[in-house]
Amino acid sequence: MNTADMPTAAGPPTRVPRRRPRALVVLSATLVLLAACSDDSSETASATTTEPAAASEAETGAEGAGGTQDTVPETDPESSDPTPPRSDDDVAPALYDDRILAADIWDDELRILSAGMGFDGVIGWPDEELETIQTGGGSFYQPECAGDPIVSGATAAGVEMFYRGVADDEPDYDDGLPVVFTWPVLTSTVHPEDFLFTLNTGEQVVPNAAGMLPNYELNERNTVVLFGDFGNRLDGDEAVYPVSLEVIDDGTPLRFLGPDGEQSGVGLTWTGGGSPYETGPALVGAKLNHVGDEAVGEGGAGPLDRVLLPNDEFALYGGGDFRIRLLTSGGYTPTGITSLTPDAYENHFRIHATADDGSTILLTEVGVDYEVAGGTLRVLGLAELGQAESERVAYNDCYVEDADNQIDIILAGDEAAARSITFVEVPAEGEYLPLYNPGGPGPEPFPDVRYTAPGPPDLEPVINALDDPMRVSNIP
Ligand SMILES: [Ca+2]
Ligand SMILES: [Ca+2]
Ligand SMILES: [Ca+2]
Ligand SMILES: [Ca+2]
Repeated sequence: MNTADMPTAAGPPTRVPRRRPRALVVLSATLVLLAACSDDSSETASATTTEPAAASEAETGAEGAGGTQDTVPETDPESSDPTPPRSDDDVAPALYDDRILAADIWDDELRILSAGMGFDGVIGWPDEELETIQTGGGSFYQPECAGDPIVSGATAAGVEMFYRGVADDEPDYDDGLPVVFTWPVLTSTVHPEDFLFTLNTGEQVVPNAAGMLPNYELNERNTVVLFGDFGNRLDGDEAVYPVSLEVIDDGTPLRFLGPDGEQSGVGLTWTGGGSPYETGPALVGAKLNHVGDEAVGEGGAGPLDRVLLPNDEFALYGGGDFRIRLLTSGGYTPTGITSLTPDAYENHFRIHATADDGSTILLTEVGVDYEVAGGTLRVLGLAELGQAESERVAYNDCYVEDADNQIDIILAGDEAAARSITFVEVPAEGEYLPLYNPGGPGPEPFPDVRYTAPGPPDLEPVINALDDPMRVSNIP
């Protein structure tokens, strides 16, 4: 974006000590934690050699991109050397290897579920200084539980490590935009040039970068995150944002895996959207499955897995009986930079089910047996966030979650009762807290910065996948 679009503010607030923050958010934790993991090359190298062959092969990709091999792209943000040319092979191979394992399909038909701009200008910071974050319109928060502040955004170096494509300017101040599909993508085909946006100004835009973080697990991979110059955070007539998307043939056309095999995405279109500073992220899917005997398709990139996972229902609740996987149009966290925690169901969500007499029962509390048609249902809590609570992991402002656009609600109860579930609601008002994408304000927003809007109240019908699990796999 044009830096003239960016809001400006006077010096740093006096309530926070001036220090060098580490960028702990965006797609959030993920970029920086991966970078942090890769800093410790001796540990990651030895971990690789002691693991089974199959896992090592997969992980070598991500670790190589993270900094342990000779093919590493330039990642020092303060280096004056020009970034050397790089190929797709230089970028985190484990994320672009076409693996898909028990990934949900959200419709029989291949469609784009959402492709609205997420947030403006906080991707590609030239550095992580407080002034840079503030004048660039980011958010900053120093939790009591951590030595380092949490900030929004990502450095250019972090983006180049894990996303394909390159920045068009230095510094870049790119916008973020998740494209959510009904089917998982064969990730080797993902490039910025697959996407052509039309803005409300009539201008056409191709993204600068494209990638699979944070929706990277083998049972996910239906959301491509794009960075580029899609719009701004201005108001009224000055607001700029995309209004349509077409998937085009870049020579390596996007391919997806559906119930009957592979299908090209070329020609898919999407229209809609608006400014994310007017309306925040919303539910685009909710899917009910049996939990089964084990978690399948978790993880997919070694260093990241070790920090964030396991985050499945077995690790958190010993399994449970049913999972409702929520799919959203963008990141979905309490403030934009602090994490959603597994114990936060009652703050944000309620499930609708039908009673014997046809009336609606609202499942508002965790740990309560609700009588519905067919038996009882009990909410155990949220999953698909980060690791389970332990001596080392607390459900507080320092909790680290994957910050993607999928959240699971785990239930126990009777199968006939599960079949009476109708909707998941995000009330987002009254006693219920709204949810924000990574452009959100954080707990202590800078007063002169305009942040993305909270998500609206939402009611999403639940897809019943108890009989047909509606999942696909591709292991190359
Ligand atoms: Ca492509
Ligand atoms: Ca995930
Ligand atoms: Ca997971
Ligand atoms: Ca998640």
